[in-house]
Amino acid sequence: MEYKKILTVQDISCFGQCSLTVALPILSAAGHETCILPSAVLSTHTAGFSGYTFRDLTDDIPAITAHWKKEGLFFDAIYTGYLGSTQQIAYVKDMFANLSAKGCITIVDPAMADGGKLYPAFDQAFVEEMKSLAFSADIILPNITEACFLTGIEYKEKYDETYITELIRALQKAGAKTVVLTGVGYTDDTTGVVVSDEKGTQYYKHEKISKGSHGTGDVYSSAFAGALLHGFDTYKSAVIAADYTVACIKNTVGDSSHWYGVKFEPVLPLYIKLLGL
Ligand code: PXL
Repeated sequence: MEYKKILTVQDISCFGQCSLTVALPILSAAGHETCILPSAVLSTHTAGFSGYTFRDLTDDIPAITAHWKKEGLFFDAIYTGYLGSTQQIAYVKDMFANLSAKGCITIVDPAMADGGKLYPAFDQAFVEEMKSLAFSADIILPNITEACFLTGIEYKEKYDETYITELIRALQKAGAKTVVLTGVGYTDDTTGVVVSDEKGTQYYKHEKISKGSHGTGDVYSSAFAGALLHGFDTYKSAVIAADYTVACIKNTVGDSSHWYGVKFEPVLPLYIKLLGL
């Protein structure tokens, strides 16, 4: 197996099973050398906790990336998640341009919104900057809310296939290359993922266990990036990530004290098996 080097840029939420505390173990389990650039350090994530601390690391980024450039460090993939500020998005664009190894795949999870709303830390200026990053990436993994913010299309809780097609077309018209649209369900007990690129559009439908588990977007994107870098095509990577995420939710759903994230760690052996490792 080829040993790939991936850089992931997202926050450290010290408690809460999301962003880097999820991405690092999942990408490592997939067998990749996983390099991190923390965008911010928070005591907890921002979805459901109040009074969290937030240390913005924006000002540290230029020196870190300058050092990497000086050392000649390049990455086979760069995968971004929750970013701490609008300025950071510009820095990530610079990383895409200057820290990519030959054939580098850029993956952007525009982690900024869910359930029709932006996360508390973000505003329209952040959305505008995120558009330019997302539309320059090889692959984006928005949920429906994020796709709406990226396109200006109105968010709908109830929708049909025509609406989803319209969202994907609008993303592609704006410049998106491969779109992996998550959380798309047409019935009450199913959800799924739509994968669309220049070759066509495919839908993977799966069980919906409960509504709105925190951190599952990060589990999904990390598992997707891990599978893709392992050599699976986009659709198969989307399927592996979905099957793993569903198993993580199933492993958590009976425990009401564990509302803030999913117990993804005990299910890593399944992910490794799905990857055929
Ligand atoms: O899971 C996305 C995420 C990542 N990081 C932080 C968050 C959230 C979602 O709310 O608050 C800090």
